Amino acid sequence: MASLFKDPNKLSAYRDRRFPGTQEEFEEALQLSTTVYVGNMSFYTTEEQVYELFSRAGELKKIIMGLDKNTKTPCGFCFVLYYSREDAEDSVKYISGTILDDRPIRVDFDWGFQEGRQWGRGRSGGQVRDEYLIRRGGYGKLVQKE
Ligand code: GTA
Repeated sequence: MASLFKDPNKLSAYRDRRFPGTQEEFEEALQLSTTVYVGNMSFYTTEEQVYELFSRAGELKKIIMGLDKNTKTPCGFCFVLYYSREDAEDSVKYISGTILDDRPIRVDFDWGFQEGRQWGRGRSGGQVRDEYLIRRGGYGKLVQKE
C-alpha cells in the first residue's frame, strides 16, 4: 500500500511563520522530524493523560505542554517528541482524530520543538485560533468585556 505520507507537500497544512528557513527547509524538517504537534486539546488534559495515549504509538522522549503566555496554564496544545520517525508517523495516522477528554484531538507533523514554541501566540496569551472561537472564550470573551 502507498504511504499516506508519500507527498512531502501534504505532510501538514500548517506553515509556521516563525520557522527560521526557506519553504524547502521547512518541508525537509517535516519529513525528518520525530516531533508531532497536538491541537484541539482540553485545557484540563494533563501531561500524564498525553503520555498514556501517545505512548501507544511508541516510546516517548518528551512531552511539552503548550501554555498560555500570561497565565502559564495549559491552553489546548502540546508537542510530543518520539525517538523514532515511524512512531511519530503512527501517532499522526492512528491517534489523530481520537477523543481525549471529550475532544477530537488533531495530531500534526511538526518541524521540531525549540524553546519558546510552548507559548500561545495569541494576543490574549493563548492560541491564535482560540481568539476566533467563541466556545473557547475568544470573541465571546471580548464581547463580555465591552
Ligand atoms: N505543527 O497546526 C499546527 C500548529 N498550530 C495551529 C500551532 N502550532 C502548530 N504546529 C504544528 N501544526 O509553536 C504551534 C506554533 C507554536 C504553538 C502556538 O503551536 O508553531 P499558536 O497557535 O498560538 O500561533 O501557536 P500560530 O500557529 O503562529 O498561529 P497562526 O498560524 O496565525 O494560526 C493558527 C490557526 O488559527 C490557523 O490555522 C487558523 O485555524 C486559525 N486562525 C488564524 N487566523 C484566523 C482568522 N483570522 N480567522 C479564523 N481563524 C484563524
